[in-house]
Formats: sequence, C-alpha cells, structure tokens
Amino acid sequence: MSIKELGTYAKNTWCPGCGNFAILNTIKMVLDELKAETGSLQNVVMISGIGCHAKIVDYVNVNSFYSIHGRVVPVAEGIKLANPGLKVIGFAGDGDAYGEGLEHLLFAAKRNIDITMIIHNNRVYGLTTGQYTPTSPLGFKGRSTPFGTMEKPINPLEIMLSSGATFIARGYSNKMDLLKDTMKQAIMHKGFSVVDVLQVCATFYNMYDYYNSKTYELFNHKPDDYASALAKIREWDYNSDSPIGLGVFYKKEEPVFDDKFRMVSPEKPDRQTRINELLKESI
Ligand SMILES: Cc1ncc(C[n+]2csc(CCOP(=O)(O)OP(=O)(O)O)c2C)c(N)n1
Ligand code: SF4
Repeated sequence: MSIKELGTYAKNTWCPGCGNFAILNTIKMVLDELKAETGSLQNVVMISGIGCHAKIVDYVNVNSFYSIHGRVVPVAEGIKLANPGLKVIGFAGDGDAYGEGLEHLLFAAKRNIDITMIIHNNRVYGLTTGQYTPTSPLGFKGRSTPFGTMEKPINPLEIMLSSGATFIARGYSNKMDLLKDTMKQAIMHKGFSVVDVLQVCATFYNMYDYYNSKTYELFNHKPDDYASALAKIREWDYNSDSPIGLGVFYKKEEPVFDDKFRMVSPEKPDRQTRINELLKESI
C-alpha cells in the first residue's frame, strides 16, 4: 500500500486552507511508515467524533469508526478492551474533546489506557460555523459570542498532565515534519497519549500568521520530569501572548489499564455453551 492507496473515493469537503489537510496527510505518512515497518495496517483503527475534523476517517483507507460528538474516547476504549491487539487512534475536535467529551478524556488519562488521541484544536466550532470552544481566548468574537467571550480558556495540556496522561504533546498543522514525528511517537507510546494539534480553521479563526510567529520546537526540555513538563506546559495558557512550544512535553512509562484489566478479568466463557445454558434456563 502506498500513500496514494491510503486515500479513499470520498470527496473532500474541507475549506481551502484548512489545517485538517495537514493532519490528514501527516497521519497518512505515519501509517505508511508503520506499514513499511510492520507489514500491515490490519490492526489499526481510527475513530472520530462529529465536526469538520471527524471527516478524516472518511478519507483514510484503514479500519475506522465514526462515533458521535464527545464520545470518541469511550468508543476507542471499548475497541481497545475488546481487542487489545489493535492500535487505536482517536481524532476529536477541541469542542468534541474539551467540551462535550472532557470527562471521558480525563478518565482515559487516569486509567492510562493504551490509546492515542489526536485533537484537532482550531479553538472554534468549525462545522457549526464559529461558536467559541473551551480553548477560544478571552474576548473571542464568534456566532454565539458577538460581544466576545467572557470566559478564559482552559489549558488542556495541564489538565491532561494532572489527570495522569503518560504522553502529552503539541503539534501545529503548518509544521508537518514535527507533527509527523510527534504523532508517530504518540502512536508508538504504550499508554494514554494525547497530541493537541493547533489546527487552523481558515474560515472561522485564521491563526496562521500568529502561530507562525509564536510557535517554536521544544529544546533542552526533559519530558520525563513532571515539574519541567508542568512549567513548559504553563508557558502558554492558550490566552497569553507567550511563545508556544511544540513537541513532547511529558512522557512516562507506566503499567497500562488494558493489561491490568485482562489480568483480573475472568476467563471468557465459551459463547456457544453460555447461549445453550441461557436457552435451557428460559425453556
Ligand atoms: C451532543 C452534541 N452537541 C452538539 C452537536 C452539534 N455539533 C455538531 S459539530 C459541532 C461542533 C464541532 O466542533 P469541534 O468539535 O471543535 O470540531 P470542528 O468542527 O471544529 O472540527 C457541534 C456543536 C452534536 N452533534 N452533538
Ligand atoms: S470550517 Fe474551518 S475547520 Fe471546518 S473545514 Fe472549513 S476551515 Fe476547516
């Protein structure tokens, strides 16, 4: 399979200039490398939510599941627990992950379940045409806040760190080489990994110029040190005018939930025997 063969027949409906294109092309490059290294993409599953970002699963020719708004994480967790041999990669918008689905994200991080979440963080609801999200800056003017939001944004990376995520990173849709390296590291990490991708919505919140001038690749940073990670994560709070670090902020090896879950789960009863027993009981 080549990168071309990873495409599908589905017509792409994203706006010209949308950062989702970079994320799509990046995941294809990562999958292409995984195919070359492992020989198959049979064990890869992509899951998405609802929103512009979610169409990504329509455009990549691997096993996929289109879930509902805010529910990418529980679907991904269910798939991983049902078949631990799978590489499970969830794609969610910032409204999806940090609004509707935040609680699921916290618990997945707390459990250290071995899934990857790629968050397309355009800091706006794209599909529903420009409402503010949990990471829109204070004063953001959109469809639902014509006079500007009166709330400060959350820092999702800080929330992920305090919830127990063992791999926390940030990418930017206009820095694809770094994004590819970061996404691949996240996917290869054993444990809960999250990559917040600053994904520019060209139509409702065009931040290319700003991010181009503010983003930099982390250097001399110790991702295995919690205090250093927290300090770096706090450098930009999604509201201030500070430099915006890109790359891996935190990385730690810890036992994963799926292994622990299997250790305490009783042996699966033979399905047919159980069906026969139930039939006998009900006749
Ligand atoms: C529970 C629920 N609430 C609201 C909606 C309506 N809705 C569909 S897409 C969307 C916004 C998606 O925004 P985001 O997750 O940031 O993704 P983007 O479109 O920006 O990629 C909303 C509010 C929905 N489908 N389900
Ligand atoms: S509305 Fe924004 S996020 Fe949605 S496709 Fe257009 S540019 Fe991309």
